[in-house]
Amino acid sequence: MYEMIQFELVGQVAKITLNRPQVANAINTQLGQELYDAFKRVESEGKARAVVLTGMGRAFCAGQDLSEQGAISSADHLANAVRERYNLLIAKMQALPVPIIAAVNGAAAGAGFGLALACDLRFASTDAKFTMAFSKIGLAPDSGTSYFLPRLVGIGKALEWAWTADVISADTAYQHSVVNRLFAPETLVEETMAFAMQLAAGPTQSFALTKQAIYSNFSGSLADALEREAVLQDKAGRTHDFREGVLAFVQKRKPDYKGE
Ligand code: T3D
Repeated sequence: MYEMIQFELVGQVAKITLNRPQVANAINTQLGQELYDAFKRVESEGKARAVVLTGMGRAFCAGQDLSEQGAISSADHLANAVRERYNLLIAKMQALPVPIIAAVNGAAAGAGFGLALACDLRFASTDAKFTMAFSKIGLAPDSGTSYFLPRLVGIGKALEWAWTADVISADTAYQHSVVNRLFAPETLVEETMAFAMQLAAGPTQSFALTKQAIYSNFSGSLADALEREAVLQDKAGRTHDFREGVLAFVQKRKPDYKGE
């Protein structure tokens, strides 16, 4: 069904692999459309209770395919290109009601860094590397990087990384909380899948409401945050998994979450 990505349902985890290793999984129009479709499918089918996003070969994702026909000729009209290719995708990822974990297996550059940042968690191989890349070719940050990066590393570091386009090692990214967990290259995907399986067996609606609360309340007033928490808690309280969680606690047994 897809040519530029692989989509696999492993138990209740959707494993999405960017599959253009010959160009470091750079994003051309087709890859962008397929990736968007894959996230849409996760939501509409409702079979996956967690997603893992990774790259085939040595790289995670090199960002915009700079050799794609029209990349320069359409340069006077980048706003629409960015809106159509990246904004829809990044917004879809953030709104997805299941956890998305990036297994960053290699270089994540430009919009590829953006893809990793738009995942809820980032697990990385010790030889992963990150670069804002945009300024190196005279562009400004896009694909949500100017939103997510300063929230993780602070404004000064985000500006430094964006202006210099330095290549940041996995270890440095880990020290700055860009990466949640580091693994040896040969165990990264296996460990990330194992973690995603754990999340997929959890109270999925509670996780979805948690994701909504954390992202929505990151900025804004305390009053708004408290009210939003009350509304989301009301939804959580109506789920099967809440009742099951409390019963299991009282009965001193492991809860059997259904994601309902
Ligand atoms: O146009 C718009 O819509 C605006 C939106 C822009 C969003 C953006 O993402 S702008 C930023 C674009 N990305 C970059 O500038 C990154 C360019 N690539 C690199 O800096 C490096 O390749 C990496 C750090 C990603 C990886 O380095 P390394 O040494 O591990 O691999 P490599 O040897 O450089 O790359 C492997 C191959 O992939 C190579 O091809 P070859 O020589 O073996 O035939 C290389 O040319 C190709 N490749 C890497 N990045 C891209 C690419 N081909 C097309 N587009 C790329 N972005």
